[in-house]
Amino acid sequence: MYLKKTDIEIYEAIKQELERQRNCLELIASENFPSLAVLEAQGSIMGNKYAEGYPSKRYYGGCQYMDVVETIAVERAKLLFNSEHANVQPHSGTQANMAVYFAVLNPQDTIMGMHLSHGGHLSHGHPLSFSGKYYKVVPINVKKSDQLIDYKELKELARKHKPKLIVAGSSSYSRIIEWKRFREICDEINAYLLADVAHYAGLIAAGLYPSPVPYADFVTFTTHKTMRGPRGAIILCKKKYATLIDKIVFPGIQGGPMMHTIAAKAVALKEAMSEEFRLYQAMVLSNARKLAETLAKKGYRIVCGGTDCHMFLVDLTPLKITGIEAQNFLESAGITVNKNSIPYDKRPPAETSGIRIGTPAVTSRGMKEEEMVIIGELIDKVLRSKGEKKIISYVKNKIKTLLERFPLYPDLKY
Ligand code: DSN
Repeated sequence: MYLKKTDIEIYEAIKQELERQRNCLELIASENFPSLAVLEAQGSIMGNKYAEGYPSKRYYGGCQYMDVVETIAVERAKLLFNSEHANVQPHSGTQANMAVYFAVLNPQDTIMGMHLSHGGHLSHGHPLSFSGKYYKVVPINVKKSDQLIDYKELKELARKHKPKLIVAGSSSYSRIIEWKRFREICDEINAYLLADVAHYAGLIAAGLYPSPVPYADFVTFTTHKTMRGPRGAIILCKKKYATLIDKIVFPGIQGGPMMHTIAAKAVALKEAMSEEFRLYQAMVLSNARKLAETLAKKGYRIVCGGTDCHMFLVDLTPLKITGIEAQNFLESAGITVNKNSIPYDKRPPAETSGIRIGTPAVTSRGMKEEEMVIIGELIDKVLRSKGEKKIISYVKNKIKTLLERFPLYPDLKY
């Protein structure tokens, strides 16, 4: 309405991005389509206000409505995840993890986290991340045989290296993470347990994936993946760490909180308490299983043999194509996925031997298992054709017809 008049370049880019989101099949496991209510809160005037500090303890005047919003967000997060404390200010998942590290670690302390190519995240100790530069990192691996977390090796490594903190959590591990086993290992060596459930949070909120809250000292998650909220993150922790975490988030590593985002987090948390959200998450899970099963029937190897969550990895080695080739072929057919390393990948991260597929976004558009079978068959056609123009154009048409049945943001006018 206003942007079109004042800044046509940005207006056009947003308009085109909306069209791209509407006309592409979004299978990136970490992306989703939040409700218009979440977007409305996120684009609101709440972002105009500086509110450094916490409710009733702000550094600037005029924060009464900031207090209302942040208190609601905190209480909803505590209730939804049955947690003793919540900090809703972290700007991102990496900053949430940074806050936990800074709260309990000193530079050069030892941590353990899943290796990036075994499902971990950059902020779990990758050498290019602050987490790999500030701390000594002992990577957690999955087994070669079944790609499941090697708890036996984990225990042995933990006993040997005595990390001060273990990060359990993943960006591509499709099976259940056994939080209790992590806790037992941490107890034995007196280490902190941080569960990073950025990917699984929505399923956890819906009771469809085990919650780490009873076991972990700290739980971090982003709010924009399965949680279907705004971009940002939340830290949950036991009451005894509440002051420590709050002080590290602000003033430790952040300045003014993004109050518009906190308002949108509160809206998403309320949505996550509904029966509709639980049914949505159940559909995300059934859709991921159906899509993995369809591809497995076509002869693809699903890493870990299947999925217990919203995502899975496909090993493309037998097809003799790389992850980046598959990503590009699929993108030209209107299907968006990301290349992803698979455990013990022989190819470099810029190429990879796998792709990661997730169902949160397509499920938000209303798709069900029936559509997952169609999608699996179309993905197979594209990959086997190795980019053949006729096949790509055939699949592109099929995807277009499929997407027309599931309109995205029909009320959003641009
Ligand atoms: N980039 C996110 C993902 O795709 O999983 C993690 O931060």
